Amino acid sequence: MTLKLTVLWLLFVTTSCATAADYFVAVDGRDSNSGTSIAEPWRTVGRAAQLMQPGDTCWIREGVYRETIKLTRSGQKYKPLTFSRYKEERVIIDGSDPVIGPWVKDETGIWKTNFTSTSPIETVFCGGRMMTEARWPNCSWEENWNAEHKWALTGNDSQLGLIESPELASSNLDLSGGLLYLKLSKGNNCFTRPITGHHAGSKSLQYDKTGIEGRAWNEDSMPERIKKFGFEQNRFFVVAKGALDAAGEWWLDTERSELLFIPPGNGGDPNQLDVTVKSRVAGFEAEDVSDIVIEGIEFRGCNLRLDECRRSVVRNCHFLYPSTPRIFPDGKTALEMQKNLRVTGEDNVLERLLIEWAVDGALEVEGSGNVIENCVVHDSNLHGRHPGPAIGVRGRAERRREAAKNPNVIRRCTVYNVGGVGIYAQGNGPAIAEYNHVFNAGLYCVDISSLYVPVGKEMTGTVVHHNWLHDISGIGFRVDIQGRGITVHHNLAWNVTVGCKLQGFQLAAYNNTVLTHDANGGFIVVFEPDASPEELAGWRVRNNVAHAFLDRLSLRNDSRKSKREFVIPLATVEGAVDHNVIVQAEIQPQLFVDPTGHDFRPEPAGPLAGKGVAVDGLVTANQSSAPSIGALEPNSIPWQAGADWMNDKRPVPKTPAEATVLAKQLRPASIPLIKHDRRYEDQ
Ligand SMILES: [Ca+2]
Repeated sequence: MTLKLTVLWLLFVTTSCATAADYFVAVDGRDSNSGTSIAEPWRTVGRAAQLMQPGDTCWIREGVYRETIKLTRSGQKYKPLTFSRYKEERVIIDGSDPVIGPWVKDETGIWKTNFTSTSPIETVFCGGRMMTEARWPNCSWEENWNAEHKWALTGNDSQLGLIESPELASSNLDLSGGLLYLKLSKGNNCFTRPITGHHAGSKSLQYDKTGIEGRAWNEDSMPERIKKFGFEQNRFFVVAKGALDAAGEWWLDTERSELLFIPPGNGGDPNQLDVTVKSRVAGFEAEDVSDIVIEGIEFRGCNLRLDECRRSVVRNCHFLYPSTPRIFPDGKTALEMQKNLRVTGEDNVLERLLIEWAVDGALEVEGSGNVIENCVVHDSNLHGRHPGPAIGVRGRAERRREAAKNPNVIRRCTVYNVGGVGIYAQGNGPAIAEYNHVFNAGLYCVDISSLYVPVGKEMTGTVVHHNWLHDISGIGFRVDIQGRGITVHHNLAWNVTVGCKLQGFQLAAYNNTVLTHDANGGFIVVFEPDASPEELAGWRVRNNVAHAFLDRLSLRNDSRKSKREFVIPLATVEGAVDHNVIVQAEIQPQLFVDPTGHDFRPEPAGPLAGKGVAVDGLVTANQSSAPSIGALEPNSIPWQAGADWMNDKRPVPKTPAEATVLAKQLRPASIPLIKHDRRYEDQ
């Protein structure tokens, strides 16, 4: 063979090898198989991950896989490494391991088995459902949003480090050796602290108050409020061995190396049940790889951690109990312990994910150019820890400066039943939040927004538009602290405590409709006290409709505090603050087609339809005529927000009216919205 021919032959061989290969994995496979045919599958997905080349696909057959698949190899642009379920088969990656048993029942009806663990375990599952660590008051996860079931209230004479509770005494349980979950004062944090003293029949329970004082004082309330109102009527629950008395409860006795369990429902023999213990954080994990596709997989009791990855796609996946943190020492440490479903890097896409029952925040994305689209996230932040968002994005500029211009996008997601914030956008670099549907948020925190930009200073270019935000125990949408260059437009907020709060130097708010539970909470603008006249002139508030437009002072050391009222009506400034309509001045039926039926389209002959002013760069639905005031145009089909599907085959709400009905159905608590104790609030 001549040299030239050899080169050609080598080229041929190389290109042939580079064609995409299919690999197979099955629960009855073996890692010593070839893996290259459906008849000779591997046993583990990890085996495939070690060998795959760009363009290759790993087909996973039906069954439960208990492994953390480490991705160390990258695909290439347009030639990803793909991990997919095979056809429509049901593939589950499970983060828990079976309890071997045998289980033995003691005379009190509690089942026990030997279980050696040097540290506490996070949680126990039975038949794939999360069980409850032995607790008082009794409350299953299904009842989580029923505040009366979930929490007890601290009684008279409670103080920092001591709970006094007659209810506790009458329970006659010995809760020593347990853990306290406590929401103090304003109640935005959930602190977990060891119980240091209690005995059966006692109404007094001592707990380790270390580290609470500073946090509660600084973040949760003003000191003078705590002095004034004390520690009564705060919420708490306890987990302890002595509280093991209800179906579905478990307790790990590390001293005796015993796992104790009362099976759910009407009992049953755990030797015959699928009882497992949380063992792994992640189903897939990767660092610094690119072009991975993960598709059609169910994650149970585990999540996915892609760190510093690029152009990866996670699509059509289902996460049940993705993270189950047990301890909430304080805000900062809780962030490290929560182990959310997390993707960092650039240009990753998370599409059509169902994320259910994350104990703290559900999904966390950091970097730039990442897209979260058409996802449904529900029942997260179960104990109410601020912010604990269902979906959080953090823009990041420092890594690749030019990339920071690419916003992280949250688009057409449906988020509901959240203890704290629904959607949270922070960091350096812009975010786009568009056509999202958030409802039943803020269920266990006081000071929250369903869509929140906490520090707007470095978020120039951020746009929040066309979101449905309703049935919120808090603010509809909020831009906080020194917002600059942020636009909010065509958002529709209803059944919220406060419509919106916008704080900063130069913000633009166009065509928002914000309707509150009562007429006191409206559309609040906070001008930064140190803003220059030019910066103040940079504000635009136009074409909005709300119960009230208010100019509220910034809380932060404003010298004007002594000179004017804290809140005054927002003055009209032609060219900057104009063409806004106050609902109280106009009668609702004249404004909207059917306000009680939640049809917020402008009444064609009323003061909204066609009465707005055109805004540069904004396209309205009704281009032939002048834009209307508010988020909707008359006589047109209203825009819809949220995912184009719902979990559990529920119908997708197509109108605000349908969305309102759905919010009531899906809020399992008997009370309409949680009534917060607002004594400790400072604003
Ligand atoms: Ca119990």
